[in-house]
Amino acid sequence: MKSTVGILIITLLSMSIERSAAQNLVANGTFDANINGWDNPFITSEWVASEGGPISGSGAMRISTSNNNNGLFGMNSDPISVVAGNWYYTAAWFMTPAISVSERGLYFIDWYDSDEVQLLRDAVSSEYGVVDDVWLPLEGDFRAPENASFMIIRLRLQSGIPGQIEEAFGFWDDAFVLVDSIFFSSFD
Ligand SMILES: [Ca+2]
Repeated sequence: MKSTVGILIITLLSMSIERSAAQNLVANGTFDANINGWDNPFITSEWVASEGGPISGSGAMRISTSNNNNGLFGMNSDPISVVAGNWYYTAAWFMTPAISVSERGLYFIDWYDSDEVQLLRDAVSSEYGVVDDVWLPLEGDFRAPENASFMIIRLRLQSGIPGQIEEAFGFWDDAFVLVDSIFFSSFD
């Protein structure tokens, strides 16, 4: 049952993205050649050719931290312009290798007004202790709040229990933000 649901989700996800492949608002969500467009000075990040999500294939973003305090670590997108009231389909894939002490993936969608004041935070999260060495999808539909001007998507992994000395690391690929035309947009 679980795998059936998983296949269905992946199928729907692939269809959604295929239909709108040219409209990905994330400047570099497929990591074809580098990790340009993503930033976080507080962690270690690099581009790897040897890994890749199921949609775009090879090329992924590797993130790591030596601060194993059960905390979150990851990278932030450049600002993505949005229209207040519109719905946005968001998705990203992550993988936690078995030899890493990363325990789950999640991402935040932070919404800001034109003065760069944060208005709202939405989140999509996996369960804790996900299966390792498999690319897993996260997705969510969110509505840009009133007065929203841009969003930032923040890809995160959670490191293991405190006291572990191994490096926590993992991979992200296939980050998408699409205008979701299925939903009615604009405030009434
Ligand atoms: Ca890729």
